[in-house]
Amino acid sequence: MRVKHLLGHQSLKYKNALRATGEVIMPFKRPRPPPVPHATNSSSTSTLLSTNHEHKRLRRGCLHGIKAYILSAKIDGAEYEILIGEAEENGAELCKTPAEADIIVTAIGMKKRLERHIDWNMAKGKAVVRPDWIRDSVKKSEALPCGDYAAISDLLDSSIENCPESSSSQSQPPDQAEASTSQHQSTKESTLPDLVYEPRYKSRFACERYSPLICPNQDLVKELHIIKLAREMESEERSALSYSRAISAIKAFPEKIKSMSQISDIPYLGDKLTGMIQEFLSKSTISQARQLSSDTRYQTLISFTSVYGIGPHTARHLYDLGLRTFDDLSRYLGSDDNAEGSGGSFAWREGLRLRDELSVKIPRAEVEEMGRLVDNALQDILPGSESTICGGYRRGKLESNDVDIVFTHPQGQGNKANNMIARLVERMRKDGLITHTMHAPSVRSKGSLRPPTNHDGWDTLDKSLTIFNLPKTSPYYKGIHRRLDLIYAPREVYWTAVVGWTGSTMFERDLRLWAKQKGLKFDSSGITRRRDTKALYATSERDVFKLLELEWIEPRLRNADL
Ligand code: DCT
Ligand code: MG
Ligand code: MG
Repeated sequence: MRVKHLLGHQSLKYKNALRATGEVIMPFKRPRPPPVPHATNSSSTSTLLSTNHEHKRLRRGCLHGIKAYILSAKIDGAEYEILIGEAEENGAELCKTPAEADIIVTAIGMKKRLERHIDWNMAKGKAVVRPDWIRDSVKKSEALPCGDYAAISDLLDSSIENCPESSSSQSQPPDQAEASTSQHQSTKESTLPDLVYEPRYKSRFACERYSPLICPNQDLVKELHIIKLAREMESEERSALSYSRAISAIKAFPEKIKSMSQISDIPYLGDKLTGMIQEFLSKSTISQARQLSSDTRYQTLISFTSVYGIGPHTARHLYDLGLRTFDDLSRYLGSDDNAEGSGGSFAWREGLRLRDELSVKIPRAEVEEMGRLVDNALQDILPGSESTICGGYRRGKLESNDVDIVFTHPQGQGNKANNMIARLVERMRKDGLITHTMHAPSVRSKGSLRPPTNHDGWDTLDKSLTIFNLPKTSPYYKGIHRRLDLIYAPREVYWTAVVGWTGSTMFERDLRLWAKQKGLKFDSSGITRRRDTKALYATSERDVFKLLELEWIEPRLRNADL
C-alpha cells in the first residue's frame, strides 16, 4: 500500500525522514503524552533500584541501621515507590516481611484494618508509624521519636517503647566515619536533605536537581501543567517553555509550599508564576487552569492531539474547520475529498482507529514483557546484543504511554551498523509483533564518528517508532496495540543513548545546556568537545555524568516534567 502525501502540515524534515518499512507509514510525530527498572537488562535494573551508592559512601543516612517494613496498603503506588526510595537513600534497611523489621510504616489508621495485613501481637512488638515519619525524619536529618507518629492509637505506648534508633546518631568508629567527613558531615543535621537536596533545588539546571516522580507540590504542578499544555496547543513555544521551566523547578523543591516566603530560592518563578502560586496557596486551584479545563477549544485540541500523528498545528486547523469530536474527525477523514488533499489523512485515520487502544497506559509488568520479546528477537538475529528499557518506565512510572528501548551490539560500530534497526523491525513484523512502523533514519555521514546536525532536533540515532501488539499466547495479552520506540545506538555511544532516552524531557533539555556551558555538546548520539569536536565516549551511565562533570542522579530522580 502506497501513500504519497502523508504529512501535510508537518515539516519537511520529518517528511524526508520517512520511509516505508511496513504496510502502513505514519508521520514521525508523536502524540501529546499525558505520565523503573529493566527486567531484561541487569545493568539498568540495578541502576534504578539500587540506592544511591555514591552518596551512601559519602555519608550515613539518618535512618542508617533501621530495619523498616513499608506496608503498601492504602499508599498510592507512586507514593509508595518514593517512600521506599527515601528510606533506602537515607540508609534504612528495607525488609520483605514485617517480622524482620524494627519499625512498620503504614497509612492504615485502624486496628481492624491493620490486622488484615499484620498479626496484632507482632505489631505490639514493633514501632508502627505513619509514612510522614520517614518524610519528617529525612527533613530533620534524624530518626524522629515514633510516639509522635504512631499510626494507631492502641499502639502508641508500644511504638514509643520499640522505637528504633539510627546508628548514624551513634558514634562511628573512625574508619567508618571516613567518607562522611568529606561532605561536611560532622553534625547530625548536615546529612542528605540539607547537603544535597536543598542546594540542589536551587540549581538552574534540571540535570543538577533531584526530581522525584511525585513531588510534595504535585497538585500545584498539575495545575501549571494544564496552562503549559494550552500554550503548546497554541504553539506559543516560549510561553510553554517558561511553564515547563517553572514546573521542573517546583518538582525539585523538597517541601510542601505553605507560604510565599519558602519559594524565594526556587529558580524560574517570575511575577506571573509567583502570582499563580499565591492564588494556589489560598484556593488550591489556579483560575486560569480551571477556565482552560472547561474550555471547548482547549479540550478539543487536547483530544485531537491524542490521535497518533496529529500535532497542535493540525489540531487547530481541524478545529477551525468546525470539527469538535472524534465522530466529526472520523466523518471528515472518511470523506474521499479529504483523503489526501488535506494531508496526512490516511495516517490520521489509522491513528484515529487505534486511538482508544493507544491511550490505554502500559503497566510495568507489560512493559517488561515487551522488553523480553524485543530482547528475544534481538538475540535471535544479533546474539550478544544488549538492550535497556528507557523512558518513563526507567524513571519509575507505574504506567507508561509507550515503551522506549535502546539497544546495541558488541560489534556494532557506526550509526547504522548493518541496518540493525531494519533487521529487528523486519523480524518482529514477521513474528506479528509489530503492525505499523514509522521510520526516522539516521543522517550521520558515512565513516564519521561525529554526529552531524540533528535533523529531528533530537538525536541522529537510527530509530523506528512502531506500533506493537503482544502475541495471543502472552499472559499479558489484552488485544491492545502499544507504541514501541526502538533505538539502535552504536556500542561507543550506548550509554549516552540510554541517558538521552531516559529523560525526562526537561532533564534532557538541561543536560544539553549544561554540556554547552562546559564546552561540550550532548545528545543521545554522543558527547563532543566543542573546541576541537573530539568525541568523548562513556563506558557506563555514570561515566556519562562524569564526562559532563555532573554529579550522578539516578533515573528515579530525573522526573523534571509533570
Ligand atoms: N525525549 C527527549 N526529547 C523529546 C522527546 C523525548 O529528550 N522531545 C527523551 C526523553 C524521554 C525519552 O526521550 C522518551 O520520551 P517519551 O517516550 O516521549 O516520554 P516518556 O518520558 O517515556 O513518557 P511516556 O512514554 O510514558 O509518555
Ligand atoms: Mg516513553
Ligand atoms: Mg517514546
